Amino acid sequence: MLDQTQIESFKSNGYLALEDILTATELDELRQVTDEFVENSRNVTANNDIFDFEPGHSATSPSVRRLKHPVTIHPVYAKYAHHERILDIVECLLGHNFRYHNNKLNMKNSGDGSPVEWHQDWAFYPHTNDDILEVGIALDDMTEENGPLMLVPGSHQGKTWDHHQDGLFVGGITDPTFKPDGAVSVKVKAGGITLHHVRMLHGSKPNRSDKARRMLFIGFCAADAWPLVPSGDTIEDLNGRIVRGEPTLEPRMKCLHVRLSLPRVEGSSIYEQQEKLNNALLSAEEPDSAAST
Ligand SMILES: O=C(O)CCC(=O)C(=O)O
Repeated sequence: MLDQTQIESFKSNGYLALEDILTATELDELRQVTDEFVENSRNVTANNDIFDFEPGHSATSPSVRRLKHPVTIHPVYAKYAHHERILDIVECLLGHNFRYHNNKLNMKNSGDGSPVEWHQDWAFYPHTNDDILEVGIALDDMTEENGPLMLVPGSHQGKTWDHHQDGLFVGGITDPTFKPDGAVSVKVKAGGITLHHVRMLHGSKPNRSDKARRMLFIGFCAADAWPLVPSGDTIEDLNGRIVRGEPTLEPRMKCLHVRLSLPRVEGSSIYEQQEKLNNALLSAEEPDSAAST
């Protein structure tokens, strides 16, 4: 549960960081399953439906940068789309009726974990309203050194930035005038969680430290927020992901700026899409050049 101060803080700043949400047993289990996936990736040479690899990945030195749909590939990850403590927190922010949607496990491996360039999730999946947020579950301590999540407090109330370049959606902000003024990095210990609003400006630097930074991200959206970009989901898929309350056939509309994330550059993950981005601001940055929180 959240108290009123935390709820107000999320409304005005667009994010929260909460410590000690998982038990030590839950954390161990998550880490163990994740290690098993990395071990099994030795037999896989190229990105597929499960893995997205760092450029240097090999059988002798496996380097996974993302598990693409953890909730559907292993029951241990699936538990976190239904985790009562997390759902209680999400309910304080989205109301009684909501479903989970996208999910991924981003592993920023020690030494050279890939950056994620500045973007807004809203640019990827606009809906009929923006009661949508992303929960990030920390498998490792997220510190200033290992490529923490960075975001611009309050930016969820601002504009939707252009993520298109040469007519294609490239998954990052392309406007050369964009500056992440006021950016902060979010630090949370392993077992803690972050929450950020769907219109929040965010990204993260490479991990050049010797400590991994793995985060399991699960998105949740109000049951009456309906996707505007076709995803291939059927009504049964959408309703099957309702984790609190009831489905509805009556979308709630909010007047917000939307630019559809179409057509897209080739590549099914944000890393692949952002490889084409000319306006890459975070790739070259050193770890400690933002204020922290
Ligand atoms: O892993 C990160 O630091 C950022 C995650 C993110 O924003 C994304 O994958 O869309």
